[in-house]
Amino acid sequence: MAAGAGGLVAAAALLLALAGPRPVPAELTDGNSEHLKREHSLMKPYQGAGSAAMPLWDFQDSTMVTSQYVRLTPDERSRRGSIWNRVPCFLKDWELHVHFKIHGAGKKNLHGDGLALWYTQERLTSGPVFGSKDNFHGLAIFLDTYPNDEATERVFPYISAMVNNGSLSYDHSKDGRWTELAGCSADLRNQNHDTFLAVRYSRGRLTVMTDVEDKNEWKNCIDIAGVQLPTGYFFGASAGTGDLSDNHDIISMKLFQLMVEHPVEDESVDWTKIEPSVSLLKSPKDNVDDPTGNFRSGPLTGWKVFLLLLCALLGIIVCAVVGAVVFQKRQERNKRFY
Ligand SMILES: *[C@@H]1O[C@H](CO)[C@@H](O)[C@H](O)[C@H]1NC(C)=O
Ligand SMILES: [Ca+2]
Repeated sequence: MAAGAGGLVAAAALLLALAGPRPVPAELTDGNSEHLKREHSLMKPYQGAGSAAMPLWDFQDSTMVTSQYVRLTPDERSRRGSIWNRVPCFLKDWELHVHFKIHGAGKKNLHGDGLALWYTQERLTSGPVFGSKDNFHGLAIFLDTYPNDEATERVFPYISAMVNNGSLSYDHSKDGRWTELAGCSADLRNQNHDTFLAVRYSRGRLTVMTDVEDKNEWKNCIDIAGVQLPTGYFFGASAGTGDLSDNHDIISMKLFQLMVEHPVEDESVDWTKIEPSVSLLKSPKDNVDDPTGNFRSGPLTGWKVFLLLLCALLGIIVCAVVGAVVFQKRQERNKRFY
């Protein structure tokens, strides 16, 4: 009986190995330029002869473009600024590298409010969430530099991710705590060296990494699975200041296409119709080993059913053989004792 159960366990493991999702490697791209998507990227020179950036990006509110950076807000109170890519993104798997600089005269905690990176349906809509619209549709990554929630035990600046289908509102007084999917602290303000952030979205897995310590390496910040985002949304960046302020500068935003295989089932899905959402059935910790999340674990397809039956059959055969051997042994032993 024990051997039979072992056979079934082995069969189940085999089934998982054959039918289960394959893990996505954790390391990010090395910036391989052949997959750089210029139509979704913002790089120097931003304007002037031979520059492609200006027709591809819109700049709004306090945003100021210089030869060296795009300043979303100056270090002045009550400012908002944003930049938005004009071209909707139809890539299923992508990685965004953002070179940014947040700096100002404010000491200790007397600076704010921070910067947001967006992949949303809406574009060019000013609002209270780091200079952009609340109740958005899509993904936001917040680089929050000021702890509005005085009771927080978190260390700021704090990076967090939020996915919204338009129903959720960002609560500034709690630094977005109730709508946050995951986050980390990062010492990214007033640095003398370059600071970078990477956002990767692939097969339902959202990864955010930072490079803010002048070590020229990515450090993990956010890694969650089960994130559903449609294609056809827009990339953007925005920033806001209130009573407290900072310069919020974007030096570059580079979008890379990731070459990732998708299961054949994906071809029947209209990716532009996907509702932004996150599977909350698993904790982020558990999500790490399951890059596909709930979205792909649909009904069993024909070959999976076949594998399942095959494994069950194998299990039964193992049970039968073991049972027969045990029975025979016992018979022989019985013979000897008679
Ligand atoms: C939007 O999200 C909320 C909460 O996350 C959920 O209750 C609601 O059903 C969603 N709406 C749609 C249209 O999916
Ligand atoms: Ca805040």
